[in-house]
Amino acid sequence: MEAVATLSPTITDFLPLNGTDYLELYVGNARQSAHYFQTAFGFQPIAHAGLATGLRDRESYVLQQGKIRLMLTSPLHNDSAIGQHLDKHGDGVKVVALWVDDARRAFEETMNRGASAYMEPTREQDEHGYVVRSGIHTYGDTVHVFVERNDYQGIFLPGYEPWHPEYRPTDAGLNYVDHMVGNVGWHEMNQWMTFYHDVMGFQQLVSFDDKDISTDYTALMSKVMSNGNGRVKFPINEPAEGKKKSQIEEYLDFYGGPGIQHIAVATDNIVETVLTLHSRGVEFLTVPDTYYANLSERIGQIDEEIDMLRQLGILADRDDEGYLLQIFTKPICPRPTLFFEIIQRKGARSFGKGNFKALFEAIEREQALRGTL
Ligand code: TYF
Ligand code: FE
Repeated sequence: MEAVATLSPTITDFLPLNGTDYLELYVGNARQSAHYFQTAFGFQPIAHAGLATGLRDRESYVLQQGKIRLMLTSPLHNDSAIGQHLDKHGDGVKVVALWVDDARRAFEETMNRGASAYMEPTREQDEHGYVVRSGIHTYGDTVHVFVERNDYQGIFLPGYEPWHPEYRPTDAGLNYVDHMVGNVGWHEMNQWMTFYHDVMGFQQLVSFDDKDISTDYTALMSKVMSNGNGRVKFPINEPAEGKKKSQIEEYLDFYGGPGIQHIAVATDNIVETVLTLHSRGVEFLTVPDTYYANLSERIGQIDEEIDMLRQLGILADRDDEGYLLQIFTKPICPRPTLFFEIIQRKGARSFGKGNFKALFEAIEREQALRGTL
């Protein structure tokens, strides 16, 4: 069904966002994670900070593919805040950084509306210009950092040196962050909808395919919050009682609380992208062949060959505006927490409601295999 546009044009957006700036993951071994994101996902190395650049407490590697920037950070000593985060959560997304024109104003506007401060506005400068960053807390230990970089021409941020290793596997056609999903605790949905609405000026993306009904399959409730121009979309999941243990409850158990569940990255050729990722060893959830038996009835005319989608395990769904193709990786860490979604939109602005049954059954099969269902 049609996803209705969000902010009324008469309301001025107090938190204009240009998009996702970077995602920082705290990981046990940033060097090896960087290798994994290069080799498996085709991210390109761009910048590094650590002992070599004068940092004493951590190492960070920055990789980019299309507009998607990943920062991988590990601590260098015991008893650090990053180390405590790792002990509690395992590898996971710490920072969802958002690109703004004015990071001071973003901080003030959100603080005035009840945000809690993570980083006071901070100006950083080098020979390539300056950047201002500020930050606020969101669910769990996750934070949003506002990045003002319109007067910066450097490779990433002041303090980072260019990182150009010889080893450079080709990219996989990933273009931008489509959405990032957060899992929140039992009965916390409303609180976080209110946070994104009141504090960040987001609106619920109202569509008839709202997943606010928990069924036997889902055992979760999911609602989507979007910023005014639609460039930043945060679906939020809350666990629900079902016949079986909710996948969201499993996440909360292993992550030690709320956090980012999946990062959806967009491609404009999902078949090529998934062929590449498969060949690099990325593992995806699979659905039974029966999913494809009646797919063409459900989806109508599409550009892709159904048999190719079946071979690769790509799911398809249609709404009033078009269709979408999507596929989900298995968790990328030892804990069943963070995973990636690869998505290609062909007009559709929804999130794949028609795939929920098949997808959640696939997740339940994985839960059963690890004995957490
Ligand atoms: O972001 C979404 O809404 C889709 C579907 O635990 C989805 O990718 C929803 C909940 C979930 C896994 C996938
Ligand atoms: Fe998604």
